[in-house]
Amino acid sequence: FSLLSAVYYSPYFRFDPFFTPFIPEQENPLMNKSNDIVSVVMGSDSDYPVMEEAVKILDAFSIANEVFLTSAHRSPTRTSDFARKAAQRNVKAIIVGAGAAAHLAGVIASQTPLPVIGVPIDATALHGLDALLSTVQMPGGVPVATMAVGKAGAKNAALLAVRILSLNDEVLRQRLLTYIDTMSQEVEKRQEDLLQKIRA
Ligand code: RP5
Repeated sequence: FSLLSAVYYSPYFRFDPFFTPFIPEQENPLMNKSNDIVSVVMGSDSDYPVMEEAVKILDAFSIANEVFLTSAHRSPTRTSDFARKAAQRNVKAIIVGAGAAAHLAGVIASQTPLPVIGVPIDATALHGLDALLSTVQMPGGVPVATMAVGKAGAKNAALLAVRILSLNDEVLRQRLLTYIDTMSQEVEKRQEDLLQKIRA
């Protein structure tokens, strides 16, 4: 994870202006017009293989994003600094992946007004059930939008962030609609492929 270690202390922004599987290149501006940032935070570099799924989606939608490593338990001051300063850096949503006693998303949500999206990670003998319950069972007043355990959760966390940002960004909204439409077409294609396989 050399890339990840390179961004430990200063957030690294990736822009992917020339590639998107969802819309033709000529309709793809340099990035989402408002320059909003989505943070992808995780409790350990061991979480990155899962959280990479969120980064891939954000890149595909050309959303400015940053990867930030911090731990609610091992680096509480660093976690607080990040959470308290995020809104003033133009971060618009924070995706947080953590395993085990996964308090990171809740601790961050308690120190920012931004939407926080939690991704429980399978990192222990309890296979993510520990992280799921730790992330989802927030006390009233401090919401964490909790996704599925693992890679699907990380992917959906990014798609939820896209949905939030698209409320104020028409270009992004169109990309999202195209993405949704492409998924639907893929199901139809799989139906045809399946029938051909069955009849062969
Ligand atoms: C959590 O503990 C992290 O989010 C990670 O999922 C888990 C194990 O961390 P490492 O021991 O691999 O650093 O805080």
